[in-house]
Amino acid sequence: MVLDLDRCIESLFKRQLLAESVIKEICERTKELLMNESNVVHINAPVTVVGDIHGQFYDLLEIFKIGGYCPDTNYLFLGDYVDRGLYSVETMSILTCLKLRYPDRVQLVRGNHESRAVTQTYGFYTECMKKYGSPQVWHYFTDLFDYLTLSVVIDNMIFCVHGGLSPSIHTIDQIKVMDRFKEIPHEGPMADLVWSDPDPGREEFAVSPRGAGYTFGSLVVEKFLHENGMDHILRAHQLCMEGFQVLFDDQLSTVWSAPNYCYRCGNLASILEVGVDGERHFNVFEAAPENERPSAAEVQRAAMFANGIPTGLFSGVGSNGAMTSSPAAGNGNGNGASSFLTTAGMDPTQDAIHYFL
Ligand SMILES: [Mn+2]
Repeated sequence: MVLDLDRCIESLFKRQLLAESVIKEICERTKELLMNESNVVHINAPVTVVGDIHGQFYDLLEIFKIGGYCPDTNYLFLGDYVDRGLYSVETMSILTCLKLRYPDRVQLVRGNHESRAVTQTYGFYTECMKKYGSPQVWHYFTDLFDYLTLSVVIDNMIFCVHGGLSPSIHTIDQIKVMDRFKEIPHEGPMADLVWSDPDPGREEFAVSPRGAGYTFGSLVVEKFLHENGMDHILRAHQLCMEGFQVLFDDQLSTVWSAPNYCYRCGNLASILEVGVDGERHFNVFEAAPENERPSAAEVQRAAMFANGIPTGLFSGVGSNGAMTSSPAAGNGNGNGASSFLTTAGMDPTQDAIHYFL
């Protein structure tokens, strides 16, 4: 098949969907490319780092406007491309095309939502069905997810990952030898990298209220950085009202790139520009202008997914998919569908959303 990537990218920028057969081809080729990437991809600054996007395609277009277009700007995306927003298909399509077109200038790290289980609950599966009338596109993209790398190191100084650290990973070399080509497991080191969160109130690891991964404190961060000769941990995964958060005496930062998350949280977003001298600059931005935003009716449909309204496909959803918990609803044991059902009935404005991103 002759594939004109520049034309694909151009139509996506014009908000036109790609044909199913084109997505199949693009995913096949991108898998072959990703297969050869390490679980820890080493890159150099300058690079612009993007946190969670969650299908907010219009805000992604805004990011390119602010941060620059490919290949003039190098991009590192930290995962959670899909679910919750209304345009996961467009978001994944354009990111996949850009990766394939500029493989050394675009890096895509896997987030906890790049998973079959989670996307059946939080919107991506339903969106694919609605836009293509069959689950094929969902299959192509979720098969591709299994090939995404788990982490990136910038200039041998900054360790980048979607979620955070794991009690079973002490060195970056340990990540390099993991078998990542599979669905994200419910537990273990691979799950921890995409699910864990820092906890500034602690020193060590503790059970996570999300029901997957761990929380980790200041001593864990210090030890990991020291043992691996790094300066900083850079991650996404948690909503920050100001668009970013810096913790542990500037040893860890969170970058969040979905402004007005779920079209109702009222938060800012940011992208992080890492300069050649290792300098870090957060470029903060608001939601895309009014006339480029989805309609009220579309937003209402999106609200359905905000708290994980079921799509009728419980079978594939394990403890990750359930994401048990808001503190109110969850028992923290990762107990699949039952706690999931509890969250489904919750007040959609409740900030429990913070806990099961
Ligand atoms: Mn996440």
